[in-house]
Amino acid sequence: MQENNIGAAWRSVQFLIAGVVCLMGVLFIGCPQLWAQAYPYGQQTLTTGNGPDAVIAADFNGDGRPDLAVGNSLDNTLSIFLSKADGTFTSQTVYGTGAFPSALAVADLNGDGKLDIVVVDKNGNSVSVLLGKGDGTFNNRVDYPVGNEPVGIAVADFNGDHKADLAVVNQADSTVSLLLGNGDGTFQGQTPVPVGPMPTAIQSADFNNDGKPDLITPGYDLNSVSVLLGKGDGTFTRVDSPAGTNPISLAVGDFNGDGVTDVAVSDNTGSQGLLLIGKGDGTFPSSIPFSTTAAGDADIAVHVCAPVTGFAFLPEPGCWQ
Ligand SMILES: [Ca+2]
Ligand SMILES: [Ca+2]
Ligand SMILES: [Ca+2]
Ligand SMILES: [Ca+2]
Repeated sequence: MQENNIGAAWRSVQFLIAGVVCLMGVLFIGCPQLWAQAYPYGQQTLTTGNGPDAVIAADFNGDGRPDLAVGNSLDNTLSIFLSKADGTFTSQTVYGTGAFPSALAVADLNGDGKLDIVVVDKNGNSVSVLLGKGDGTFNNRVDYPVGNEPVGIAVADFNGDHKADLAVVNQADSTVSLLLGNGDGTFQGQTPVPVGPMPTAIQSADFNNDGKPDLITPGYDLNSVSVLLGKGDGTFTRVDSPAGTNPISLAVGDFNGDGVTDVAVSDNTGSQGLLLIGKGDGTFPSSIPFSTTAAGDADIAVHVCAPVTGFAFLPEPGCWQ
């Protein structure tokens, strides 16, 4: 997958606009087309930095209302918008990030009960950790090196010490960087773990029901997904499975209700995706195609309207978004 930066940036801007619209819809009424009917506050345009390329919602100040964090890839900043009681948002508060922030994660990294933010710096080959103060403001960033061209992140306790760890997927060198947490918001140096070629996303889930968090990445260039089964000590066993054509993003969940985690992947070749049915050992021996509404390398949000049984997967109209 070759692309120039300008094209990629513009596509990211386009996607972010759609993403923000969807996010606002999810936050307030469920879907954008119903916004005018159900959202009582009208539309609010939020002014971000240049190249808003990633967005995430969480309650950063503990008032029960979800706030927004936006990574601005073209000016290397993070915008924080706090939700107000009237349903609108404050203007942005801006923090510096590494080069080309392209993905975000929110978790309590130092165990103080206040949410912190990790920014994935695609062109900086780093992640930036901003510890939250609990009032919607953040400490200045601390950067940690990762692999080449990081594009996604998952947060879980991979070595069982009850301290949050980071797993960062690096697109250009086909690795996952594991950064073990010290429990105080700082992290140890990265350990690279190889995955399938051209990984474009990452998710954490327990695919073999052993209670230990695992990881999954789509391997764009090998039409596969790589599952890293966690051993619980910060090391992994890799299992690859076929995953359609050029899988580029994914969502995890138990989509058929059998207690085993499945994964939905979208591809970059047409308006379709693939539901991979988990066996419970990190493999996906069967799959079910589904249609999507748009081609291209958009992320996917999976909404399952009703449980399905066995392999008789019959999504209701509009269930897949
Ligand atoms: Ca809030
Ligand atoms: Ca914290
Ligand atoms: Ca840990
Ligand atoms: Ca597991």
